[in-house]
Amino acid sequence: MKLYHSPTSPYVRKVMVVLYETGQLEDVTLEATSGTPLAPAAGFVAKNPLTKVPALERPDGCTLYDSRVICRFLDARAKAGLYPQGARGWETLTLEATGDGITDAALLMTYEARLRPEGQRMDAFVDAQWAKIENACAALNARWISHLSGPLDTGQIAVGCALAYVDFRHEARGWRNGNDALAAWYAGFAERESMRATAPPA
Ligand SMILES: N[C@@H](CCC(=O)N[C@@H](CS)C(=O)NCC(=O)O)C(=O)O
Repeated sequence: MKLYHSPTSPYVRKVMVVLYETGQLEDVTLEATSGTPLAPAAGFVAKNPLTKVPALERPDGCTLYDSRVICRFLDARAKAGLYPQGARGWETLTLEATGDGITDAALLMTYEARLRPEGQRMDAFVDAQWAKIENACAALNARWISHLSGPLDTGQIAVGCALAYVDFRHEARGWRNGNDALAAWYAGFAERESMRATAPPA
């Protein structure tokens, strides 16, 4: 299989962590694919019409895209149990959506700063995205530590990759303030071999 990859993408990182954690790394080759909404990678539209990484090309089926779809496919392929059944399964999906929502908001902040010309940038929009991140971190800190501390699942992986991305691009805003339990959980999660091996280049 071929994974359309970028070393700084938090969504790609989710997939890479799942590959590490499920022992499937050797089943994929990485295809460097760098693009932005304003300058998509050449030819990539034929693989993913949305021109977003990650995408996973398979020899025996359609090219999969969106990190959630790819993670789910890889989990099923390895029978790894990263999407538990029953009540914990619904929690896991909600946690995964929360992590991805943090990443979505943080990426919009990044794009606003990097892609929009100075003078057209909108501080209120950036602050509104940050408010989503603050609210999500507060909710994770107050209500999700028990789940986060349980057996590994894709909810934890999404949150771990999201917080890492917030550190990578927006560390100065201080998501840890008032979120001691979440900060302590993340410090431990970031030490996993799969997380260390997939850190973006400095
Ligand atoms: N929901 C998608 C989001 C993927 C995404 O936005 N990837 C970014 C890189 S971090 C991208 O390729 N952006 C290019 C674009 O938006 O055109 C997922 O989970 O895979």
